[in-house]
Amino acid sequence: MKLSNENIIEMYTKMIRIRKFENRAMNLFAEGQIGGFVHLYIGEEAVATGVCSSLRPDDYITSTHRGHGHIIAKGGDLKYMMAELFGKETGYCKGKGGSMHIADATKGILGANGIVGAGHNIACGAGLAFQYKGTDQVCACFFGDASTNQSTFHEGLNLASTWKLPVVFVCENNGYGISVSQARHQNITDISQRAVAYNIPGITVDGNDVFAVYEAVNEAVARARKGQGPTLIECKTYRWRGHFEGDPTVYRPVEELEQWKKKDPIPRVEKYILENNVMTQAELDQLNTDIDVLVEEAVDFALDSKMPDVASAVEDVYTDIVEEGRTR
Ligand SMILES: Cc1ncc(C[n+]2csc(CCOP(=O)(O)OP(=O)(O)O)c2C)c(N)n1
Ligand SMILES: [Mg+2]
Repeated sequence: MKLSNENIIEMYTKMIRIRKFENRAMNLFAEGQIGGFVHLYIGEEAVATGVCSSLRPDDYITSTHRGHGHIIAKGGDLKYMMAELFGKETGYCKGKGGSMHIADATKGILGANGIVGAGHNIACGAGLAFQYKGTDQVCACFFGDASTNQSTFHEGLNLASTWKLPVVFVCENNGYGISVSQARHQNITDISQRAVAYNIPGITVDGNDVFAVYEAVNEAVARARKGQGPTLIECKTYRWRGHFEGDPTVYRPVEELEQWKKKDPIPRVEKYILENNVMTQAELDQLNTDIDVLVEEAVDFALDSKMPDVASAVEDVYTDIVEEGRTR
């Protein structure tokens, strides 16, 4: 599959946006400037990037508790994201949601989610809406390896396959559900095998190879747009940080992390870019500097923003929107 230089630069930009945003969030959390829980995506950037680069702006995604990468890759604004992490009123959820509840309906981002496995059926709902309206939009559903043991995974895949919903199920197999390794939480190694039970295509790809993810998702998206139903794509990857910031990660050997760091998805793309003259080293450096500036602007925006008023805690709890023909 031939990607244009523009496509490749866009993918690389997304990946370093995610990495730099998260490195900054990691330090801010360590300094005590960000509260709550922060689950970092560092090391997994090729998955969100490969998936979202296959989508159109009017397509949707559902995300997880580890959602920064998905949201950035789908076009989320770093300023509003950072402000939300800080709990400021300018954040995506007016500072009331934090890292795990960032959503942007204008960009088809149906939301990060603290409930493991919640995305599968939300994605089916989006897919059903597209089918009902007769559009050719699709919804990509991100979820982790451990969530494939939840009933929602099976319900979602069953429904999507039976109704041929335009959903692409993207499993981010990072080998762990919190401290429990995949070998201890399920009796399979390739989660794509589970597609057989729903008679849909299932494929496993190297989740640290952005081009491999892109290619697999592109094909799945094309099927979904044509009304041929869902696909399950398993992306094998690894999270570099603990399950959450502050997790001492005593459950995994240091050597395992070191091995995966050698498969860092970002230098792989840089190598491709330089070897194929997509950009010069100077252009790569400039792009990195530009993103550093963007991230610092996001931090400044968050720091300069106000904390929400206490009274706002009870705002936006109920909706005023009453759909035609329905009562409140
Ligand atoms: C319904 C539900 N059960 C349990 C939890 C607690 N919990 C939070 S993250 C997590 C593990 C998720 O692992 P995985 O799906 O592999 O995603 P990863 O964190 O590896 O990205 C669990 C069990 C939860 N948030 N929601
Ligand atoms: Mg996992």
